[in-house]
Amino acid sequence: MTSMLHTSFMQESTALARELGPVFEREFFNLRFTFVTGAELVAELADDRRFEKHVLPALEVVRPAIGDGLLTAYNHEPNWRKAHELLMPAFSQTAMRGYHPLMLAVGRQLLDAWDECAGVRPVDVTGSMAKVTLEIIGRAGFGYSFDSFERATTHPFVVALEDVLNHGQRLVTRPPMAGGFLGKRAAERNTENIAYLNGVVDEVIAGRTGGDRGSDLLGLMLESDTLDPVNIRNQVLTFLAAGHETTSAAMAFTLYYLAADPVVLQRVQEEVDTLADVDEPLFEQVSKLRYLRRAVDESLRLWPTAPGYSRVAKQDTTLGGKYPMRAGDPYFVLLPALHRDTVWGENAEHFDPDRFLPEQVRSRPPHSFKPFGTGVRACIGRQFALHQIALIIALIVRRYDITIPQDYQLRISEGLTFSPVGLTFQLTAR
Ligand code: MNH
Repeated sequence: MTSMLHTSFMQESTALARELGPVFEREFFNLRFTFVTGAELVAELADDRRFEKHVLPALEVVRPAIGDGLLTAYNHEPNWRKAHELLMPAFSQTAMRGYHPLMLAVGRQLLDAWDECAGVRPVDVTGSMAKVTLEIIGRAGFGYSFDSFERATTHPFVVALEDVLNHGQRLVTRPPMAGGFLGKRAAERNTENIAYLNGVVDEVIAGRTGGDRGSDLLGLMLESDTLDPVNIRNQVLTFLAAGHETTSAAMAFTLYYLAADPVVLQRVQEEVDTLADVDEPLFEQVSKLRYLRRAVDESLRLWPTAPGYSRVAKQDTTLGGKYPMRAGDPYFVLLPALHRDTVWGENAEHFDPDRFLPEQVRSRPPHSFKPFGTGVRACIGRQFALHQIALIIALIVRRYDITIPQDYQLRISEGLTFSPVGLTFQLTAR
């Protein structure tokens, strides 16, 4: 979520990786990270027989809000497997066909809002993409619109959710406030926020207990008798917490790189113009936008919007035949550093979608690109995110030429996610 923390610990660690990698330790207040940044070691950590997900402190602190939801569940909690099995089909490539029309409808709302600005005033890219992904997950997840495009200020539900996530981040990224007044006040406010979030979700659920439970994710969970009501609420909040800013920031970063390179932008526009010869791409056409998809991957390489994921050894072992690892000790895969490892060649900072041509991908070792995590606990929302990113960007570049103001310098905020700060575009209707 939008970080209020003004930290760049992960970005600094990424810069240090060339010198200190592939394994190094750094402390951040009361946290100690052991970073892994080399492709070979990350491939080893991907072995689910020897290693498993670790719920890192930054995630653990949001358990009061999302508990044993998919993202924050401990491996031993039975609800993880139950929810995973129930929800996997709802996130499959086939299921995307069902979400395509609502994604298009949200895209149309964005274009309507942006049409009023084209040629007149700049648009807030990061903020607009946040509206898009919030509307999409709200509607696909539980048939709810936050009216993001109609309201002048952010919906209170979103404010509360961001507050809760930021509160969690502050707990792990600041010296403990030792029970002082401010600490106590913040904790109380956090409890109030969580109660409010739960209340809203419970209302939505209560509105569903009639005959028609709908075909969205909430409907699916209510229909099946496998998940208890508290867990269902945890899952709804998890989709919002995990699926909203990760996706909107990825859209914003990709748009940034397209606008920054006229040659790349033109190739994407030509592809969209030929494939989607109507103004609104059909479901099948979206996955055929191969060059655009490569540009999205390349953007997720340079700025994977989730900074990393954490793994622990199930038994005492040695990593890479060299680094002794005790069972339970966490190792953090620092994604922007992995994505700049030597396997990416000399000019890893350079944005080049053709790195993701099939033959190029085959020439690199597996597991050198992991923006969605790994193994059984990898991102369940990957297809859902990629489909909407490609669709929304296709709609935008078909309609407008996009330009970044001359004095703009890419600056990145970090919290649970990386996000480009203050990115605006000038739009020209094509
Ligand atoms: Mn997502 C897990 C990145 C979009 C829901 N997601 C993960 C993990 C990464 C990740 C990395 C692994 C975390 C870990 O190992 O601790 N997710 C992303 C990125 C995007 C994204 C970069 C967009 C781009 N994620 C989404 C969307 C949703 C979603 C969209 C839902 C609608 N993600 C999840 C859930 C998990 C997860 C749920 C936890 C899955 C599990 O452990 O079973």
